Amino acid sequence: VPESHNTLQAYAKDKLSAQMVELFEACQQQPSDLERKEMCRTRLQQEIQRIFATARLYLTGSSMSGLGCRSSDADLCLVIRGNKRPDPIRVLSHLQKHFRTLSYVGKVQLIRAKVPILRFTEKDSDLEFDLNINNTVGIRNTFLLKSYACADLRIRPMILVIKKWAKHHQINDASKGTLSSYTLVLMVLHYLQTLKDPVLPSLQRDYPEYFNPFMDIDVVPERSELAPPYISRNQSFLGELLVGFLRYYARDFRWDKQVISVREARALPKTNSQEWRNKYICVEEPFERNNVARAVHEKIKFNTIKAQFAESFRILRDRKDLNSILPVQSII
Ligand code: 3AT
Ligand code: MG
Repeated sequence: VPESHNTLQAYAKDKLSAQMVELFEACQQQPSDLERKEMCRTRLQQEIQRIFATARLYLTGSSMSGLGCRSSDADLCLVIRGNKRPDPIRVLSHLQKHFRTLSYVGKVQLIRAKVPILRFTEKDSDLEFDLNINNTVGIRNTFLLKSYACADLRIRPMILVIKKWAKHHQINDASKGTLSSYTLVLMVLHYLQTLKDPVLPSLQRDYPEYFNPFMDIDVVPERSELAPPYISRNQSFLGELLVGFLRYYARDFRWDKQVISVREARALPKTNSQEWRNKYICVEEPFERNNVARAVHEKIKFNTIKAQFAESFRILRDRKDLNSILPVQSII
């Protein structure tokens, strides 16, 4: 990396980019936020080990990947080993009863989704937790996302701004048929991987031993041993990348013919397989290779999403002011 490009300011010499950095710096998760989540994880793990002696609790999602904001929830994965797979609903109902007896746990709710979760709050902080059972792919992909977040200084502000933008326009809620945060993150990484001068490589291709999908979950690195930063020829400012991202999904990406693959750092042709057939949006999970965007199953929601890319692209291209697509002051 050229000496001049080792700070974010180097990528923020225009107004739009500076606004992105300002929003990022105001909203990004603080070390104290992570410490609080980590403390709660430790306390809960001890509690759970009274019932499941060998269980381990992992913090996953944006809290761990570095792609979270102060208001992000904490995702937890409870790993219970043994020769017979436990039924997640049974384990979660058991935990639900137990958690209701704990003075520091607020509202507890069991959500029977495809991956069932226990959603609860910590009373003092109002922090929200989503706990799943043995969905270990989340531990693997959190490490992958964390490695991408560290590969280039521009990744974290790009993703934070795009999550805020999507939330503001109500296209960031998988439970309502739009995009999950995880899907959005993969869409941003895909855009950055497929530029003429890519900002990111495929880390799974370049470091297969780090991201081996069969690696024992205990040894998936949690903090250290990240892939080294990627040295890109692309030195675009943040604003340019944001406009480019919107343009890519408004104009260039072929939703009906292409599958987003961060694993291969390219768009794959959409095949007729069960996974992709009749799906409006196809985004490959980097380890399991299924569709993370399957929540978008209504045409009307799909059209809303595409229309939002198109509208925000046109506005931002002409005005180059973040406030024109996102009311920055009311979010900070
Ligand atoms: P927020 O900051 O909470 O909005 P996030 O990055 O934590 O965003 P999600 O809450 O959507 O993202 O998901 C939490 C983690 O769960 C991210 C990823 O490790 C895992 N995950 C989510 N959806 C899937 C999926 N379809 N397949 C595999 N892992 C997933
Ligand atoms: Mg989350």
